[in-house]
Amino acid sequence: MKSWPSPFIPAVPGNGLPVRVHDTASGDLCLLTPGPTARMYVCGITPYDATHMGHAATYVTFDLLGRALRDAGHEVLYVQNVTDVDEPLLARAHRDGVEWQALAAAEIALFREDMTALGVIAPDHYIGAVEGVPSVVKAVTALLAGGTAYRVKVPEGEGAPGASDIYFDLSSAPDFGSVSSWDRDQMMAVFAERGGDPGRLGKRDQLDPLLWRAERAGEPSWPGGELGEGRPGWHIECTTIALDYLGMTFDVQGGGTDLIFPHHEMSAVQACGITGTSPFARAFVHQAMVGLDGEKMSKSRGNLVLVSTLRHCGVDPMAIRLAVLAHHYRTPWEWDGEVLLDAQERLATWRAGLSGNGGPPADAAIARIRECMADDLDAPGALAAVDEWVSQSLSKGGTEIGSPGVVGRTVDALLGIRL
Ligand code: 5CA
Ligand code: ZN
Repeated sequence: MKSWPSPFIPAVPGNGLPVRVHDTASGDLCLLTPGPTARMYVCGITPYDATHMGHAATYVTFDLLGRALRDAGHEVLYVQNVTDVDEPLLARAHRDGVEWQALAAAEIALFREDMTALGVIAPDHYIGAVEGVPSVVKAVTALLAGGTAYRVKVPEGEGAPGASDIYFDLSSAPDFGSVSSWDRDQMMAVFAERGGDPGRLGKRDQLDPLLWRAERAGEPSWPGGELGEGRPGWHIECTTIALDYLGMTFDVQGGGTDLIFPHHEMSAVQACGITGTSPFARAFVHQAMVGLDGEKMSKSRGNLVLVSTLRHCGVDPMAIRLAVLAHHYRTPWEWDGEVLLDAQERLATWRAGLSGNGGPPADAAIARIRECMADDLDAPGALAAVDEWVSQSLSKGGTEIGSPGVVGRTVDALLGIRL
């Protein structure tokens, strides 16, 4: 699938530091030691509504991680999916009386525009669930043959005669629980609201995830060989795309904290089942939820502040990005008018402070920005370092010719803020 144009990343003098991030699986900070190429998979959108500030926070956070890894001297191989066929997309298309393909195409196009405006580096492989169907068929067929997946008959009248859905057998998976470390009660409490079907009769365990859904009347389907006509379950989409484009034990699996369970738990355990090895990823990194009026911002609730609405109202996308950067990715935060006003004010101040030919020395500021970003993506700390340099520049000026240019390039390369 077509992604979007990546921004130019200016060179920063000197060398970046090795990067540490918080790994949900170990509950600890994890030093990333990827070798020449860091491999990162970030869960992409389900395109049934427009990019909101929660999505923006997630994709900007992983963009910052990619920039920190590049600064530390690594190449970054970045893969993102698009869940371009799934229940919520089909339901929204049905509700609005539009074709699901047209809805997905329109929302993906808007997402591309939003990511371009926010200066997010594009993934190297941007893969739709629909494109990934043949790979899912191969993987599920192998799991079935190996006895780690099983069939559950489709109730009479719902599908073709004799058709069955296919589930992953969690009892075959010793790694289950290793991503979230949640107990069963915690898992059961959210499973249904996050796309699971604990009440489905015939499942061996209520938590077993759906791998392949047999064709139902009025639903899209693809040939599944011996699986029969159908479509992929949600988690297996990310399992197979990550395995195909990154391979097992890649460096970072990313997304919002709402994906810790079941999505990242199930994607990982299925990958272990398919490959017979573990772990799926070395670090599982999660963006805290962005809220609005006391609730998680979400398409299903409809309490949204859209990136595109802000842009169409004339808000500078760099102010939107700065609003995200003002919050540490592991701290939940709420969108409100104040957050945006603060970001707009900071952007204007930075532009003023960086507009001269000379300024205070740049070295300490650059070192501090690098230190903050390598230390679990401390973007607020990096903003404070720039604030400090800008304040010196505005109050005292400075004689170091070229330093505003160098600080500006650092802000661009490491924080993705174009001034
Ligand atoms: N397509 C799946 C992932 S495979 C999905 O969760 N799509 S989504 O459109 O619902 O969300 C896209 C990304 O934004 C996910 O990584 C999700 O965790 C993140 N996200 C969704 N809502 C928020 C929010 N309120 N705050 C922060 N991140 C969010
Ligand atoms: Zn995913």
